[in-house]
Amino acid sequence: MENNITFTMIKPDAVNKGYIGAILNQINNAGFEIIAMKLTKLSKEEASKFYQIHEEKPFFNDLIKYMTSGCIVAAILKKDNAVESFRKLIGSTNPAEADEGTIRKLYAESISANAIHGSDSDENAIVESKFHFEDIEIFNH
Ligand code: IDP
Ligand code: MG
Repeated sequence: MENNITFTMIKPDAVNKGYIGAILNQINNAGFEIIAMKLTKLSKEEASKFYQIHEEKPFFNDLIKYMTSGCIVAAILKKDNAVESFRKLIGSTNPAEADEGTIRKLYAESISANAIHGSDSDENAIVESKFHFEDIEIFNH
């Protein structure tokens, strides 16, 4: 497996505020190629499955409510060292702690409504990409 793919979602707060264009622009400027993308809305079941790892966390119910509150943009991104490079571009989970110029610093409002998702490992990047784009031939890119 090559480490050149990551998965992202522009989350409902950022979509609602009209930040899709600005965020995609940052992603392009940082050298990522968009190899799949869709505007969609998660069902409660889909969001719960996607965030299953956080099932026991106190914020889980709020997270599912938030992630199903509006449309998201789901995308697969390609770049060398994609996962790490993208986590750097989006910044810390809590926007108050995110570095200047990062997507979360610029566009997120809180630790829960934090504008964007980025995969945390190569393995999860593939799992998450397949979750949202069943038929994509990721390995051919
Ligand atoms: P990440 O998105 O930076 O990888 P995770 O720890 O994987 O952060 O958490 C997944 C998502 O759950 C976060 O992006 C955020 O929306 C939400 N979340 C994480 N920690 C908290 C918290 O302490 N309070 C409320 N929501 C949280
Ligand atoms: Mg995470």
